[in-house]
Amino acid sequence: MSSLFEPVQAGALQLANRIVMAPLTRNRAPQGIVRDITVTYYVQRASAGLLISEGAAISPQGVGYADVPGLYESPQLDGWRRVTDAVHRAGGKIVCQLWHVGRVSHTDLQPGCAAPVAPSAITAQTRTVLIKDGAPVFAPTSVPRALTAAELPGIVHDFAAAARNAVHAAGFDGVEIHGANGYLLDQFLKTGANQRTDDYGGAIPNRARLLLEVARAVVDAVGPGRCGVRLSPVTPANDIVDANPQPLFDFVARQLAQLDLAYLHTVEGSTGGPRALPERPFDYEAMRKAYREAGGKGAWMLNNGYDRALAEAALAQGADLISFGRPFISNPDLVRRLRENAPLNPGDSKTFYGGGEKGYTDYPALP
Ligand code: 8OZ
Repeated sequence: MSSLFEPVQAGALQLANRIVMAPLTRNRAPQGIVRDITVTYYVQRASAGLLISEGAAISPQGVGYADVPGLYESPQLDGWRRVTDAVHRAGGKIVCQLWHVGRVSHTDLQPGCAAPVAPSAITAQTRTVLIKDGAPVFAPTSVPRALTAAELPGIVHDFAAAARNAVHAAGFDGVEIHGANGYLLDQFLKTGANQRTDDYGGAIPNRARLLLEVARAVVDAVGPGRCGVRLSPVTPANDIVDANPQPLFDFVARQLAQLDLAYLHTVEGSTGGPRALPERPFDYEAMRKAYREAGGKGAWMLNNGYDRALAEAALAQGADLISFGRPFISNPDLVRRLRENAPLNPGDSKTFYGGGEKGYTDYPALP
């Protein structure tokens, strides 16, 4: 009987338990550089079997929100090195989430105030976060321009370079490719954002091509068993939709099974919202079977709205790891609280994005 509190192997990563801190955007990295408070924040949470960092931009073009960290300049990597060293001293493991937002950006955040890039020139009906006078301000995303096919090898290159930086310069144990929540790779996957007529649009293998090229390049860059992939088959986050997600994600899972991944990380339902959407049915069990039947050996990680009972039920049904997002914001000692069935601190959504220590490093652990 697998338990949340028992060790598990995820590819090359030996994890002390099955509780994972999900990636959480916190907007506290001015100039893309994490500061001392971010070292404290991750160390406080290092009893998780695995920490997944907040999304880190792979390139200036990949930035979609104010004050998110980057992975492409040496001061950014030096900042991350202080985080990974401290987490390792505390006995934890940490991977870095590789993020390109695609069309979910704003001209104010793009190099030269250029238009954000996307598979097709279709604006996402969503908002991004700018910071004005230290306070988060929501702004509608800008009209994107379609990437040319000639630019796509550069995107693959940027993911691989950022992955190499994360592991070889910044000291992360591995990386997670952000293929979820309506960002660039999810935009390519799904019909609502991808209306291309070249080899990267249309049929499922075409829409999956960029994600799979990125995954192959990143696995090559970091070595076997050190790359995870995050997917969200039906989330409406950031105005994303696919006409027929089941065959799309069964295909993606079978293709990813051929790579030596650490794990596959799936968001069930609406990210940060309902776990099931009546208007967007999806069989996650079928996707897991597709992955296993195709020989996939990575750990199977699930996310969204879990508590201890639901997590244990998911492990009993074949999941290997469960990631917790918001509960980790307000409970640095979430592992202990789950183990002891202790009450959880409530989180304050006003301090999720931007600001300093308040709502970041000041949530109390149990005495
Ligand atoms: C909330 C606010 C900003 C970004 C995601 C990276 O949804 C995010 C994100 C979430 O994956």
